[in-house]
Amino acid sequence: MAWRASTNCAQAPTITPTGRSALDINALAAIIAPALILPSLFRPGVKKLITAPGALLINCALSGVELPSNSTVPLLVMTALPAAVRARLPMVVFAGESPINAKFYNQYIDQAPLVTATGAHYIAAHSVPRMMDYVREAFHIAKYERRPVVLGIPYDLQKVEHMANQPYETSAMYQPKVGRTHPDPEVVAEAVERLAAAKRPIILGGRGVLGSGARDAVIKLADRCGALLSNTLPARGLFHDHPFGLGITGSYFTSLGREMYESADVVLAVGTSLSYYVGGGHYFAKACKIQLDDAPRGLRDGQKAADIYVRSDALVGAEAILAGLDKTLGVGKPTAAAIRSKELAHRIATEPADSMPFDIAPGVLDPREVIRAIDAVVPKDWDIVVGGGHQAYFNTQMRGRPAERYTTVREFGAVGNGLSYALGVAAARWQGGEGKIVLFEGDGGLLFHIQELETLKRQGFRILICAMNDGGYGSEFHKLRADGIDDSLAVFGRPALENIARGFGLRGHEIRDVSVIPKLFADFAAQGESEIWNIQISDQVTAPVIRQTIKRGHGNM
Ligand SMILES: Cc1ncc(C[n+]2csc(CCOP(=O)(O)OP(=O)(O)O)c2C)c(N)n1
Ligand SMILES: [Mg+2]
Repeated sequence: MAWRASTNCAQAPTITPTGRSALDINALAAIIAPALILPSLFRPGVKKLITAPGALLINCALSGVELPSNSTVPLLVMTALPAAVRARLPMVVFAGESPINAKFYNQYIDQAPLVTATGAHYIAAHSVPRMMDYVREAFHIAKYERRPVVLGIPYDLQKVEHMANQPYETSAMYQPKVGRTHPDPEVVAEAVERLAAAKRPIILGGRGVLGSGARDAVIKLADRCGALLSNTLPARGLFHDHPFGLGITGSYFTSLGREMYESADVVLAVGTSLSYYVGGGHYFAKACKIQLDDAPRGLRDGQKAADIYVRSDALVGAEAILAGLDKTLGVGKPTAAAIRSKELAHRIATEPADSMPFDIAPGVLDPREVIRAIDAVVPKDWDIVVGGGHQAYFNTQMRGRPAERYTTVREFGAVGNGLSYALGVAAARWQGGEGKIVLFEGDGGLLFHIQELETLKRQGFRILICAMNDGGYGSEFHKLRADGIDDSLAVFGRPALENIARGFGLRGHEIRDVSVIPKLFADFAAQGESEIWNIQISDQVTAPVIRQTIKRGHGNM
């Protein structure tokens, strides 16, 4: 069966049989993927999941586009769903349930507790007359609460063609149109006072800046009050084209970013929840922290988020502070800020993110050098998609790439989903064999769902998969080594990923020399098939984030 859903809600979802057999579909990993490029749009992605012989089967669809996907076990949902919950991705999963009228069904399983344990919402759609209400409710909750909803429909009920409660009224008809949240003038005045007096202010932007279309207003505010700019990891690239953009704040700091934050006196955080990884002020202890967000919580990930809270939509709030500065100081009159300088702009433009030296064995590469070489040849309008593990740090330091072309979901910290994320981006971009997508994934994470290469081949998407191959679970063996524990169980060798790609009918190359990258990329871009680069990197180079984790102990801030 197929389920067509329209995320623009112009059409009614309909359920029609297609005759596709369970064996034809195989796969879930793509489950989370199409929702990923949506956060900035705050529209739900649509996924389809059917219980069927031998596996939980998942299809994913976006805006009426359907993707047959590959088979998998429920376990995978158990990492994709909590990741979507924590990342607040609006998403509807269409899930089959065993037939409600059957006396016996071999694969009966109570899905609801599995789903709700992840924090996702479960709707057991067991009443045929209410079927369309369930569908509307699923979309309503996904959008309103920005979390995944699993809609469980028994297999036999899926075959019922006519629903009583037609015509369908979309969830959009019930979405309250309340406009943007405006801030309290008193707290705005407090923020204005702090910013006017700040000598070393920094403005930190998160996904909320993208969501409310506040980027230009935030830049204007930073220029007005002489602040530096920076962003959270999910909003990587938000201020990539600004001369005072410091890049990522928190555990993925550049060394210069960390240095500048250490002396900051005011940090204005806009459109970010200020999660554990931004550090709760751990990295900028001296600063007065002002959080401008539509849902500030105070206590976030076990830490105090800020000192002053401005509850507001990012755009309206930034404009209000800007107007407040002009009113307090006089139009165009400078604040006390003295953090911007020509020298600093030069350092931002030229200093490498991390220049810690390492001994690199012959035949393997420094991942930082690999990323620089790839960054130099991949056009800036290509999507960069990133999986997990230790390798995920290095590519975040690519330059001149906008946040809208960067996709990662690091919430919940599950490795192995990178290929699924890239498939989702490919499906959403709908560029087929002309896809402009580069995936960075660890060798271990890639092997978790290597079967998705078959989905990739069958769908005809073009993705360049850069496997950052350090011969094992780097994130694990670096910590084991630091603790003086035998790392051998985390080192599994360097499988010939390029040959695995060829086995699936895709292209593959091993890379042990960065000088081949320009030619290899030109060849890749001139044809229409996906390709794996099995990039042999050193297992000695550690990212600053893992050096920091090792120093303070995992889970301690
Ligand atoms: C689903 C899941 N399984 C296991 C882990 C534990 N884990 C964290 S990082 C990591 C290593 C990943 O290896 P790879 O993809 O090669 O990336 P690397 O760290 O080597 O760069 C593992 C196994 C996890 N976070 N999530
Ligand atoms: Mg690895």
